[in-house]
Amino acid sequence: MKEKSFVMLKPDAVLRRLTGKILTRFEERGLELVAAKMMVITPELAKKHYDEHREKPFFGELVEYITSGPVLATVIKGEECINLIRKMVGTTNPKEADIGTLRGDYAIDTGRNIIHASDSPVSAEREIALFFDDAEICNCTFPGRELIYEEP
Ligand code: 3AN
Repeated sequence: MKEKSFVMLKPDAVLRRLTGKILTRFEERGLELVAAKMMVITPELAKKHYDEHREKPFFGELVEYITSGPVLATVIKGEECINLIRKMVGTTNPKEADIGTLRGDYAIDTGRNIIHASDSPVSAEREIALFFDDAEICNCTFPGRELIYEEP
């Protein structure tokens, strides 16, 4: 099943000029970039996005970090891509992330871990709706899917 994940390059990734490299990793894997928006998140949107962490001690710092500069909010599509992208992203604490994952290759601190990716279909749907209108998500068919999938 082709599913959609919400993937956000955080301010550290954008300001470190890693945007191209990170998106290339997903594209080279065969995933499809179907929406992208550069924006500075308001504290209100940040709090909604990270609502599950509202009671955590790091919540204030997390909101401050994610609103501190531009993010690139994206929607990425592919077969079982939510799980696949989480594996490509690596563990929350980059010090424990495998080399070859994005956090394992490009980050050190949990509080500067460069990227967010939805952790379940329910989160993906909620997060995509928070950041994008339906009309902002491309409904196109990418050519060459038969080279990536047995059943495109
Ligand atoms: P992930 O982004 O790997 O799904 P979550 O959802 O547990 O991780 O946490 C959301 C974000 O909150 C993380 N990306 C990180 O920026 C921040 N965070 C999580 N745990 C901590 C922590 N112990 N200390 C500081 N920041 C944290």
